[in-house]
Amino acid sequence: MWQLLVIGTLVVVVQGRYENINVKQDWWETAVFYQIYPRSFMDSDGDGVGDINGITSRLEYLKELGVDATWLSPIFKSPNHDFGYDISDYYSINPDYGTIEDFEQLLKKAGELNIKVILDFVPNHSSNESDWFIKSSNRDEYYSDWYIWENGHMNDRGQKSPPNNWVSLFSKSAWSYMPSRDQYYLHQFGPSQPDFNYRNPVVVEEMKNIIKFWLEKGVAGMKINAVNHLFEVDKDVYGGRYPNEPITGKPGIGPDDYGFLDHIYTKDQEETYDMVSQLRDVFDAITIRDNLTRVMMSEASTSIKNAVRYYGSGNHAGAHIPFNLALIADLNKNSDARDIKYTIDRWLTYKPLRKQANWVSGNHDKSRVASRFRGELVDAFNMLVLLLPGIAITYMGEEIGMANGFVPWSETRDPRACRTDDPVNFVEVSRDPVRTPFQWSNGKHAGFSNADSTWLPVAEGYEQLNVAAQRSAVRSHYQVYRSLTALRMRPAFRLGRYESLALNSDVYAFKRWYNDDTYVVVMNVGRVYHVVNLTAFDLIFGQLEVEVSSVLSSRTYSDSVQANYLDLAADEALVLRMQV
Ligand SMILES: *[C@@H]1O[C@H](CO)[C@@H](O)[C@H](O)[C@H]1NC(C)=O
Ligand SMILES: *[C@@H]1O[C@H](CO)[C@@H](O)[C@H](O)[C@H]1NC(C)=O
Ligand SMILES: *[C@@H]1O[C@H](CO)[C@@H](O)[C@H](O)[C@H]1NC(C)=O
Ligand SMILES: CC(=O)N[C@H]1CO[C@H](CO)[C@@H](O)[C@@H]1O
Repeated sequence: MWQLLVIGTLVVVVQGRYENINVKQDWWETAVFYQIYPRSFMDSDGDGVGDINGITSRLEYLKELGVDATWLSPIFKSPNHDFGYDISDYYSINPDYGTIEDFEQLLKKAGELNIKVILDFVPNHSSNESDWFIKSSNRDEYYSDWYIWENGHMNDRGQKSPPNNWVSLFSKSAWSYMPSRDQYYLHQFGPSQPDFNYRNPVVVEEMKNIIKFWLEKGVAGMKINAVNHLFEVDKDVYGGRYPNEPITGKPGIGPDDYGFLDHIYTKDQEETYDMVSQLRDVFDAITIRDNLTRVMMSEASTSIKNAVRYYGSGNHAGAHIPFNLALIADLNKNSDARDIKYTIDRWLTYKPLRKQANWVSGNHDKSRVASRFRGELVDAFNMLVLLLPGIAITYMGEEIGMANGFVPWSETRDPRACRTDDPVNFVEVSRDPVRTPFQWSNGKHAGFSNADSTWLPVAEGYEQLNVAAQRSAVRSHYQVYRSLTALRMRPAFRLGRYESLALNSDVYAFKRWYNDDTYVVVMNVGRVYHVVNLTAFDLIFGQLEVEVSSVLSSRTYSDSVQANYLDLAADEALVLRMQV
C-alpha cells in the first residue's frame, strides 16, 4: 500500500511538469468566485437596502475584475431576523431584493457576460415565520415532525425549563418554548431559526427539491450553508432524550456562551457526510443531463480532518468546493511567515490529492483582511487567494481593501450582537462591521444608495477608499487585483506545481511553475526591511522580473530583481517571473 502511494505521487510529479498545456479543466476548477452580500452591494431603488437589480447593474464591474462566478448570500423570502439566513419561503425571492423576474434578468445578463451565479442555500433551519414551522407548531399532521420538538423539564423551583443544556451559536439556550405545542424547539442559531429534523425523510426530499428548483432556473450551483450542523445526535441511542453536552471549562466563558460547551452532540455528526453525498447526487443528475457542471459548495466551520471529509470519498462524492477557512480561522494579526506557510501547507496536506484546493480570505461573518491583519497586507492576501493552487474566493470589497466599518449599538442590526444585550461588548461578536455598504465612489453613501439613510452606516474613510478612486489611480489594490486575475490564467497558476518556504520569520514565498515558466511570489509580512536569497528554492537563480507589486512597493511591472539578493521593504509583496 505504502509503495503504491509513493509511486502514485511520482507519477503526478512527472505529469505535472510535462503534460500538454491543453489539459482539460472544468469551468469551476480554477475559477475566481466573488461573494456578494446583496443587502450591501448596490441599491437600485433608493430604499437604503441593496437589491438584485443593483447587482445586475454592476455585473460589468465583476467582469472587469476578472471574476468567473458570483455567489450571493441568501436572496430568498425572509423576515430578516438573520438577514436572509432565516428563510421563510425557499421558492421565492425576498421582496426587499426584487422579484423572480428581476432574478431571471440577472441570470440572463450574467450569462451574456459569462459570469456564473451561485446561490446560498440554508438547509439547517428555516425561519420561524415559514408556513412549515407555523404548521409544525400547530401539530399539523404532515409537518408535525419537520422540526426538533422536545418537552421541557420542571426545574427545582417548579418552573418549566429547556430539555437540556445546549447553547445556541448566537448565545443563550438553543431551545425556545412554543406555547401552541407546549414544547420547546431546537435552534442552533437564533430563536428565529428553528432546526429541521433531518431524520425525517420528507424533510430531506423537500431540501432536494429546493436545490433542483434553483438549478432548473439556471443557477450554476449552490453553496450549502453551515452544513456540519444538519444533524443532532440520535436521541433514541440515549433512551429518547437528548443528552447534555459536556462543559469545556474554558476560562472567562459563561453558560450563555457557545464556547461554554463541547458540541459533541450538535455538530459534525457522522450522518452529515452521507447527507452531503445525497445532496450532491441532485447536482450530478442535472450536470449529466445538461452536460454542464453545477457546482456544490459547502461551508462548515470545523476541524481540518472533518473539513476535508466534505470532498467525499470512494463512491460517495461530496462537495466540489468544501470551503477552506484556514486563512480566516488559523491566522491572525500575530501570525508570521512561518504560520502562513504552515497554514497553507497543512491544508494542502490534508486535502485529497486529486481534488481542487480553494482559498477564502473573508466573508460576511469575519473581520476584513485590512482589519484582521492590516491594510498594508491587502495585496499580499489577494496574492495568496489568487495565486495559490486551486479556486479563489473573494468577499466583496477585499479587492479594494475595504476595512471594517464602525456601527454603534444604536444602529446594530446583527442578531448575534443584539442577543448579547450588551451595549459595550457586542462589538466582539457583531458582524455588522463587515457588512457595511460597498464603497463605489466618494458620492452620497459611497455611491451605494441615494436614500436618506442606509440599512447600515457607510464605513468611515470611503471618500478615499472606493472603486472610482482606485480605478483612476495608477497603483491601487483594485489594479493589483486585476493584474492577479489576469496572471492566474497562465498555465503555471492554473496547472503548475507549488513549493513554499519561510525564508525567515517575516518573509513567506512560494514558487509556481509549469514546464519552463516559473514564478516566485514573495511577501514580507513583517514590520522591518529584509534582504532575502531566493536561490534557496530549487532552480531559482539569476534575474527575475516583476509581474505584480503591492501598492506600497517601490517596484513596478518589468523591474528586474536579483534572485540571490532581494531587498524587501516591510509589507512589500511581489510576483516575480524567472527570466530564461
Ligand atoms: C420569530 O422569532 C423572532 C425572534 O425571536 C420573534 O421576534 C418573532 O416574534 C417570532 N415569530 C413568530 C411567528 O413566532
Ligand atoms: C459536453 O461538453 C463538452 C465541453 O463543454 C464537450 O467537449 C463534449 O463534447 C460535450 N459532450 C456531449 C455528450 O455533448
Ligand atoms: C544565496 O544562496 C546561495 C545558495 O543557497 C549561496 O551560494 C549564495 O552565496 C547566496 N547569496 C548571497 C548574496 O548571500
Ligand atoms: C459563512 C456563512 O455562511 N455563515 C452563516 C452560517 O450560518 C448562519 C446561520 O444560518 C449565518 O448567520 C452565517 O452568516
